[in-house]
Amino acid sequence: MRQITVTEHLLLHQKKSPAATGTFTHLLNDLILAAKLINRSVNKAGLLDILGGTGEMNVQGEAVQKLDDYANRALIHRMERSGALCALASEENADFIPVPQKFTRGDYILIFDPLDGSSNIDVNINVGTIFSILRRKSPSDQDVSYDDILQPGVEQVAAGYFLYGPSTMLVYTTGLGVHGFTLDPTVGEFLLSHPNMRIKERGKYYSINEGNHHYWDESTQKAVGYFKGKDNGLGAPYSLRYVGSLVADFHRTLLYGGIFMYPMDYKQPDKPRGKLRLMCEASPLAFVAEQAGGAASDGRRRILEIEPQALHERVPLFIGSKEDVASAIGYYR
Ligand code: P6P
Repeated sequence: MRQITVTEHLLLHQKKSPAATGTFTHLLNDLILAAKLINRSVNKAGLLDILGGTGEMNVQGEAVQKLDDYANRALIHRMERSGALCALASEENADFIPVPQKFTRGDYILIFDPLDGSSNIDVNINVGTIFSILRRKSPSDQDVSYDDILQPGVEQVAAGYFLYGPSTMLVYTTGLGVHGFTLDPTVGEFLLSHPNMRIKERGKYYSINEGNHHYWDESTQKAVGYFKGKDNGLGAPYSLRYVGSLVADFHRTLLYGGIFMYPMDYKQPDKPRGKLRLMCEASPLAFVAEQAGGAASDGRRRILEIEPQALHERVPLFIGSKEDVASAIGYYR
């Protein structure tokens, strides 16, 4: 395959997209630079003694790992200088971050999970960066407010993720299909490796933390039982695959088909609505899933139509092959 860079792909294939402006291309290339810095540290984590926690807790009440602290700082530092953003919002920060006046500002808003799956860093399991790009709603000369930030997923201009693993990948959509790029470390470029990614109508894998079985409601236990059941009418029980790193589990689901589920559970009464975050995890991955022909639901609503009430709002997530998601959410009606 001819070597196509992200910039070339945006110019060639995304020119119809409202996102394919020079500013957006510049934004995505700055995001790529930040990801390369993160990738370098992730690859050397064991050697640079930046494994392990910092001893602090983040806004989610989770122990902050050194690498995800580094990733968060690298993204904020790079992206607030991109000239394309008016604000950023990170899974690691309680509030959104307006781009300081001293920097050139644009009309885009970047929402991100800097290093998803960070609890797996110490055991060398894939981790990733998930990003969502919105356009502000208020005039450029006004201060950014939560009205600009709390937009439903259908308003996303672009979304995607970086996956740091055996190879480092970028998968993104601007609303014109899903495209995968693989980092060629010899030249330091992400090159098109998976054009027009499509997810099967139905797969053979279900992905969920079965250890939460006793904390699920009856609908969830029935939905999971359907995929693993002998008489599910699907020819055979599905195989269970669960990495425990959302980006890795989602990427496999995108490539092989099937369903990833993180339903609501009653393990921690103070988190009654599931573990995953709407704005920096579920919504961007739902945009990718739908653009690849899949689906994403919270069990009752299309993820992309949920109006966020808070920046760190959590939702149950059923995402993957369209028919598998439909089968699962049928148990919640
Ligand atoms: P559990 C990682 O900490 C994460 O946020 C996601 O990447 C992953 O899907 C989920 O949590 C795993 O959660 O409860 O199965 O360990």
